Amino acid sequence: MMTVTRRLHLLMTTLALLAMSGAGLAEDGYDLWLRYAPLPAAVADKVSAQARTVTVGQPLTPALAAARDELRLGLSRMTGSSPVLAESTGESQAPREGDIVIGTFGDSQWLSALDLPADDIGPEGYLVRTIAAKDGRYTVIAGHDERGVVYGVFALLRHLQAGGGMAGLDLSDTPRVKLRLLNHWDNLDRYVERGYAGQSIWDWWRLPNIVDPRYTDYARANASIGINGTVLNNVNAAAEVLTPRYIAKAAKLADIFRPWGIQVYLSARWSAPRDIGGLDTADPLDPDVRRWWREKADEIYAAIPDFGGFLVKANSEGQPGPREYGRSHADGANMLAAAVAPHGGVVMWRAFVYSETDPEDRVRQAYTEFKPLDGEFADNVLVQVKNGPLDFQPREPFHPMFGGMPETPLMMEFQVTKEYLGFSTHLVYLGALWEEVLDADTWADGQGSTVAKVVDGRLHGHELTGMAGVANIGRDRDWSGSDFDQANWYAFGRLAWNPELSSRDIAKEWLRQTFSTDPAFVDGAADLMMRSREAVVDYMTPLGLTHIMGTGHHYGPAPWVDDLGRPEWNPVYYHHAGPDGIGFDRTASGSNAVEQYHGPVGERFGDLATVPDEYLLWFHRLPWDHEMADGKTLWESLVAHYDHGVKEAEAMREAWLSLGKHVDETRRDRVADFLDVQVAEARWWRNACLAYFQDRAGLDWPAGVQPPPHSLEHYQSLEFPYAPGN
Ligand code: BDP
Repeated sequence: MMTVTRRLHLLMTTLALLAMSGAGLAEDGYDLWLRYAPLPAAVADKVSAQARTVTVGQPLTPALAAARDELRLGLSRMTGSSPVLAESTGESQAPREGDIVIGTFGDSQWLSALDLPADDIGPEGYLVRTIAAKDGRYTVIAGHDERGVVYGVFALLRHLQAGGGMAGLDLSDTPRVKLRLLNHWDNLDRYVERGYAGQSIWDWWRLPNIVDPRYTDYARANASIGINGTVLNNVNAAAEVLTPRYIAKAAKLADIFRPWGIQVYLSARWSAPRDIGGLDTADPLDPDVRRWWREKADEIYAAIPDFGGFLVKANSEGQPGPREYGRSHADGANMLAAAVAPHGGVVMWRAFVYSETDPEDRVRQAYTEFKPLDGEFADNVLVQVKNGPLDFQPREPFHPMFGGMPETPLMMEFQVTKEYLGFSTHLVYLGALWEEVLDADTWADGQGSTVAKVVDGRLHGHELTGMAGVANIGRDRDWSGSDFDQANWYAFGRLAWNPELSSRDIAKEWLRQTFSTDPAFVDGAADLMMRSREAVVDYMTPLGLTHIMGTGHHYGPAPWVDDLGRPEWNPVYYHHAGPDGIGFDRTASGSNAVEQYHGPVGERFGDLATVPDEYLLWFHRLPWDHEMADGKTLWESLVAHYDHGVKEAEAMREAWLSLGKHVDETRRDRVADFLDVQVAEARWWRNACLAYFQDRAGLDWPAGVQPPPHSLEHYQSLEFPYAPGN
């Protein structure tokens, strides 16, 4: 039995810590998965007995101090008692029962004396071990570098939050991907392109003098999932970010992030030498232009010594680029790469290019343009390829550049913010989507050549590897605009760390830390998350349909739009629904996009007998009475998919209502309210799309199907001039 004084002490400590961390008593989502909720008393006592002191086994650097303080914060909040902090005296002194020692192998006398299996882990990897010595048991958290130590601390905290104990610890891991980056599409006026969680968290105006505590919490959250870099500004970049005034602001953020192992990168506007440099050209082969970028890089590195490098969107959707001067993407990327190379920086050159003057099928264009450049990029260039060949849709086949450019490190770009998936009000767990893509087999080097192996460099032997996630972070109190959108940020970090992790396991890990460790809740909520992805595909774009969202803002259904400036901006371009049928012929008789995939993949997609239903209308144009495997006609099947999507959204809401008892009231109700919106919008999607397709097909409703409650004209008349993120 706990004594009254002990209980009182516990209460006081908890309250003090809550006040310290800024966490309110209501679950407002600010703490993300780093809530460090109190452990059951019996567990807490055992944990704190093994966490009496935290000792940094070497001189206290900012990174080790950050790791130590995080460990203390987490342990205090979970156990109610705060470990004593100690610093190495420099002399070797044996740890005692209940110590936690943190440090890097090479620099800590204690750790180097221990003969730990350091060779089992690589750069940025960690090892968390219980050591049984004659004076008692103690814990070691170690890595080859400070990032590894920080990640080790978070691994231990994750383990404890998920219900694990301190006994017999043996946790170790090494990230498989080198650059694990968020891409913020944040403008300098704080508007976030495709942002659904409020304004940008970067207060550019007040930086560098005024520093929001959020910057540190941002870094902690990212470090906890292994993210090691962030591109601060929008790919549709303003050149001003490269002026001294803004470099100083970025430098301030870099200083805050550095202890947490996070490097700063910037999106560079190609025409900056013209825009802000006083030159009259941005030709990559012009000596003045080359000098300008070299000097600009030197200037940035003087302010940010560990600056990561540049991300570039060039000759894409109106952005300037080397093509204006008749130069290739490789000419452009290599010129910038030469400017940052002396400082160890990289260039991430985006492959998201398509042109309104090019009649080629849009999904073919990036491959057509980049494939011939394979092998021509400098060593410090990564080509950043979007998922997928079109544009972050609820479902696309994987991009054929993965597996198609063996000589070039290809960086995966996922979109964490849900531009095309219901913004922040729809619960869609993207881990499931990303896992599907990463597991896809490119057949580049025979069976088993998965996209994951291309991205982590194993398939073609690249050391320089990367994964980028377009952030879903804003100033909203809960960061991501909804409780469940935090899971997408989390899952992105975990998959960037290891692209072969299971998305269901990641979901469970996140749920335990974010809501509750109760197995009934965790299993049920993980199921809900896993089914959410197929639900959204079904109520928005089933059977391989794509890009039929509202114009510009991409909110809601608008499959009928056919009057936009560029053909491939029009939804009708992607399905051409008419009395004769629906779909895009990408087989040899059509655009032949299937030829961009390796043999077995292209054959599978191109053949009606083998193409998965998921990609049917992406690759094939078919009559409405085409017979599906289950005997339904295509029309009946399309209707059934939309209906199923709505049913799934309804079922998700029901599931949450019964799971909600495991969750605090605030978040239970908030999630429930969001699910109400999702159900209503799923019905709207279903009704609007079916009203339109039925009109185009000129067919009757299949037996037993509910016709949409409104006319097609009604759905077409809806307008949303103030939809966010546009
Ligand atoms: C599209 C977005 C647009 C982005 C573009 C990109 O609608 O806001 O600028 O992608 O990735 O999906 O460059």
